[in-house]
Amino acid sequence: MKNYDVAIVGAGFAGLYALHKLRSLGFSVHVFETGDGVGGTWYWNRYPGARCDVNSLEYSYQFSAALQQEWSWSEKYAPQPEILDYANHVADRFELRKDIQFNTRVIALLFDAKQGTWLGETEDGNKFSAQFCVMATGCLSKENVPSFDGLEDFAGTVLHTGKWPHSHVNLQGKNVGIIGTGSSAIQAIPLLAEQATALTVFQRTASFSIPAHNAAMDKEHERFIKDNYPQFRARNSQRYAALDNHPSQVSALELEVAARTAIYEARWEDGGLPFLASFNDLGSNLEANQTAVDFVNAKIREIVKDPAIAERLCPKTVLGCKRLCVDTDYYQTFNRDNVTLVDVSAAPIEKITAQGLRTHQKDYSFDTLILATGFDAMTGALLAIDIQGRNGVTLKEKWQDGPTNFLGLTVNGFPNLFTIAGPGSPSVLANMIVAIEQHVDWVAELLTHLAANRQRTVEASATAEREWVELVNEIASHTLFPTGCNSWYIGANIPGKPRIFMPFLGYPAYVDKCNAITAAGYPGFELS
Ligand code: FAD
Ligand code: N01
Repeated sequence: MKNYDVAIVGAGFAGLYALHKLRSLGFSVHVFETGDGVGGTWYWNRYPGARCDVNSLEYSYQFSAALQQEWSWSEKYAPQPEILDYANHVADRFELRKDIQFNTRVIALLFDAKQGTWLGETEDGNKFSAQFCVMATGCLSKENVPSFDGLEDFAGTVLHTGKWPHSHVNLQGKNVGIIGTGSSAIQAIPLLAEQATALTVFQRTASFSIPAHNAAMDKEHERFIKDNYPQFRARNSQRYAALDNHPSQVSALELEVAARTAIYEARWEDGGLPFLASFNDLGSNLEANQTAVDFVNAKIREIVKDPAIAERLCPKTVLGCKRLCVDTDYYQTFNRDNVTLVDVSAAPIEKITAQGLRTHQKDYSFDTLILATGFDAMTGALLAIDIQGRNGVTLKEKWQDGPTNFLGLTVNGFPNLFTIAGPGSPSVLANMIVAIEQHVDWVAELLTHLAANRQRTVEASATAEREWVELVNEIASHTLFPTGCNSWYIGANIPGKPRIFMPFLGYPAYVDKCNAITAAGYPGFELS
């Protein structure tokens, strides 16, 4: 049986950086990856239009100044193939592949308390052991396929945006149905509509989307950022979501309507996620939030020609409570003759039929069905592995009422196991590459500390864990996130999943807490 200091599960941006960092500190490290290549999200999500919605100059690693200087992004928001190229470039440049085992799914991890090590098993029946496990399994990697009646009877092709085929999918001349109108669908729909003969969009909840205004990379801007990368990164890391989002210090309710609208108008013109930072209380004050809702809905009514369709596209929820979407011509697409919008909240999907789909009202037919139905987010990929900690307790049992942990990184009863960008950390509410690097660096420092002090195990205490969960909930309770909508942040997209707001809100405050714990010699952890 192979033994490693550190086993990493997943070769997305988290696994790649963890491998590089821990190996460079002298640990023996091995990565297991289900796919046959690196890149995680960007390896799996190959649907038309897939791209980042964090500016490319920010949605990239900062651990290597040379890498930052040598890589060039072609667009403001890089498309999926280019981000995948980047992940491959990183893997080659830092010689990572030799320690990555592809086509290998980890199915079980068992903590051996006597030895203080983890025993792992892969789908092909092989076993390994490792002193530490770094779970880099991804927050948005376990696709959600709703249990529609009759799905297996569909005579045509079924595709999921999160597991898109690697070969070209030709939709020319096809009659396509798509279920879902979240970020993935909103990116895909304009391009699907251009290719397909007919496109029927099944919408359960309308989403807010802000135009990307994507463009070729402004070379002067790129030069400026590259000349000032450390300062640019340092400034962004002090911001709420670790993003260059120009946060406003003003309440939406402080301004007269005209002045407020002018600010929304400017943010809409700039495009993208910074729209959420137009005012400082959109995430916490319902009345303030309603001003943003009204602005975006007015835009939708302006763009979409048919008033009935426009009304269907206007979200009725809190803006930003579900993840804000960013698009190129999403609302405009509903002006096309070959696109139909079906509201499946009023008349839910009853079943998938051989020819298409039946709602409570009507039958629809198509030959290709696209599920843009998202992910079992944040906990799905972790709980898909049979992880058994101390005394035979499984993570599934431990998290049956929702995830509990300390710092979003470590779980009481599961020593030496780290969840990168786990629930209870800023994770999906931050620029994720920044959040990932911060987590990996923190773990690396802890493992170095253990080695220097001849200690073998580290475990979050039950008290630290309880207090952390209380803190995460307390912070969230001052915002509109937990109650403002049915989001995947609270597990509401998966039937039966416990409803708990999972991320830690506030990137810089979170980092300060992690750093304070390191500086104080790891209070809240038992080192032995
Ligand atoms: P992933 O990239 O999800 O990688 C996890 C890897 O673990 C996968 O390759 C998976 O195959 C592997 N794995 C899982 N379980 C096992 C197992 N049991 N055994 C072996 N291997 C396993 N974030 C942003 O900040 N900005 C963006 O613009 C942005 N855009 C996104 C667009 C899309 C379409 C999606 C889906 C997500 C986006 N995200 C974005 C979030 C994105 O997931 C993260 O930015 C980041 O790529 C996550 O990296 P990761 O390594 O943590 O996880
Ligand atoms: O998934 P989603 P996604 N019947 O969960 C619908 C990141 N990302 O893949 O809202 C009918 O957002 C569901 O309806 P409802 C980003 O973090 C980023 O689009 O539950 N409909 C919803 O409309 C994002 O948030 C980018 O009522 C059903 C849709 O499916 C996350 O990944 C691009 C249904 C799922 O939307 C997930 O995005 C892509 C059912 N039974 C992804 N079940 C960028 O732009 C689900 N739906 C960077």
